Amino acid sequence: MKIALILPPITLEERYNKVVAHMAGSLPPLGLLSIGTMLKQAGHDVMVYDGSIMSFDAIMAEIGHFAPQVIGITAMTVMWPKVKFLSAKIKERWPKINIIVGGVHATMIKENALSELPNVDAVAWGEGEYSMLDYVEKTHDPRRTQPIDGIAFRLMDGSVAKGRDREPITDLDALPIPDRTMVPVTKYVSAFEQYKRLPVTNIITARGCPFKCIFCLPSLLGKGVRYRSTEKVIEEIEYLLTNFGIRDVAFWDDTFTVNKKRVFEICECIIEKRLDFIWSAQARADCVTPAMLEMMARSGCWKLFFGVESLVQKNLNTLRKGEGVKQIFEAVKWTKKAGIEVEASFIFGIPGETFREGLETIRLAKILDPDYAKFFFLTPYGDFLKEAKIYGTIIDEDQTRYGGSAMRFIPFSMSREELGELYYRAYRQFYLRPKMAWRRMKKICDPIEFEKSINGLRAIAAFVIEELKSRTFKKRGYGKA
Ligand code: B12
Ligand code: SF4
Repeated sequence: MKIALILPPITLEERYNKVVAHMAGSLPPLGLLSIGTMLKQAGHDVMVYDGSIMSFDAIMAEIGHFAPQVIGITAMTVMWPKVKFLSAKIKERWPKINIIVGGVHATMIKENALSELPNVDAVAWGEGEYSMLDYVEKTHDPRRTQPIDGIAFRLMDGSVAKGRDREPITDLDALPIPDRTMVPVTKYVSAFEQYKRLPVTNIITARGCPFKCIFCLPSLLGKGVRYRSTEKVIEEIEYLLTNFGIRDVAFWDDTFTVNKKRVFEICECIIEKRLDFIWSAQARADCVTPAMLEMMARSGCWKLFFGVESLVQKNLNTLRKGEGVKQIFEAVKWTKKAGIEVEASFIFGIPGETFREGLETIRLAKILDPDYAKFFFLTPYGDFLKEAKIYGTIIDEDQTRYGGSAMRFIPFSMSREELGELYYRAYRQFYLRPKMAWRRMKKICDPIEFEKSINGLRAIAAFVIEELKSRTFKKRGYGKA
């Protein structure tokens, strides 16, 4: 069967906002590649169209050319309106194509998605590899009535057949290595802070996270952490290096450092095999040690991301982050000492957070002094959306309008203007420091760093213009969706 898998076309501006778009980028959609590879191995003819690097017209033209029988669309919440649009256009042109939608947002709302998507035939939740395989193999029979696990689909009489939840995939090694030939893997350029060498690409070595920060949805694809074996991870890295000349790898695991023994194992293998690449990953302050960081640096780790969120202990506790401010400072110090760059992200608008506390986070962020810092407004998704109403005002109930950098929740403890002010101040005070300029200057001879600096300057210029506009209109509530 011919199957097309699509990430809906969405520009970086639509994903984030005008300012962040200058520093943002994209990497291949690993979920779709994993599903696509499973389908290919089962003998199907599969194409992947990634709307982060393809326009709507290009995708439509490819569909016309390939003529798939089934189309699978993926979406995070921010892409949901695009799914509605794309599915309507596809059905209008090719009414016989069967459309199924999966991914993070569909997983949050499950079968209810069908009522929001009149042009879609089925919706899948949770991990999609086995669900999609089942669906494709059974879908040629229009009279099918038997539910399929992890999927809800429309029946001929208009009713819906809803399957049971699928058990999380425990043996991740049983999944094939995502086939990167389905996308132009070396053409991608990721976000500013996600690469140091090109070509760069992404890999996932585990699914899930054991922590329970209230703003996050880590258990969406199944509770607990499931790991791929070190052998399989190394096999995938070697595949990327040999076949595509990849020189930088971004580990997209929720928390790569959660299992220390495994991190040591992977690093040892990289060193032993002399694999020539550098890499970055997401970590937590309570999941790193100096010895581990040294080992990571020796194996090529150039940057770690820490979701710091706040530098006021009370607010970290509210987020159920399970970390201490002291621990964060210590982890960042160790990371820098090991020669690894640090990226940190912060959240404003935490329930109960005051303007003063926000200012304190900014002050301490400058002392913490990561190489890259990102600032966000708290975005309540899923169950936390209901809870959040007790602590503040939800600006817009429609989660699908949540851009990556939009203000959506204002805690009762501060005003909208104060919250907007924190966002502006944070970026301005953090990046417009002589220290940051000096840091960039030192790297300017490297062509990649030079390009990054130019993009950084563009972002600063866009930021200043946005702030001036915002001041002019006295609208300090930054971040239209
Ligand atoms: C890497 C990552 C990113 C990357 C790239 C995201 C991308 N374009 O794919 C970057 C850094 C750019 C990013 C940015 C953001 N992200 Co992000 N990100 C992740 C992360 C850590 C991994 C994604 C991933 O590849 N997972 C692994 C693959 C295998 O899973 P998957 O893609 O979901 O696919 C599986 C299933 O969903 C399903 N499936 C998927 N599609 C389909 C389609 C069909 C037809 C079927 C049947 C099944 C199916 O099957 C797949 C295989 O099992 C997730 C957390 C997570 N663990 O998923 C958060 C996550 C997806 N991000 C999240 C958020 C909030 C954001 C931001 C909005 C944050 C911000 N404030 O800026 C931005 C905005 C992104 C944007 N506007 O596009 C949320 C999503 C919330 C939501 N409801 O949408 C998550 C869940 C993290 C969280 N906080 O809880 N993110
Ligand atoms: S540690 Fe990170 S991935 Fe895990 S729940 Fe918290 S924010 Fe989510």
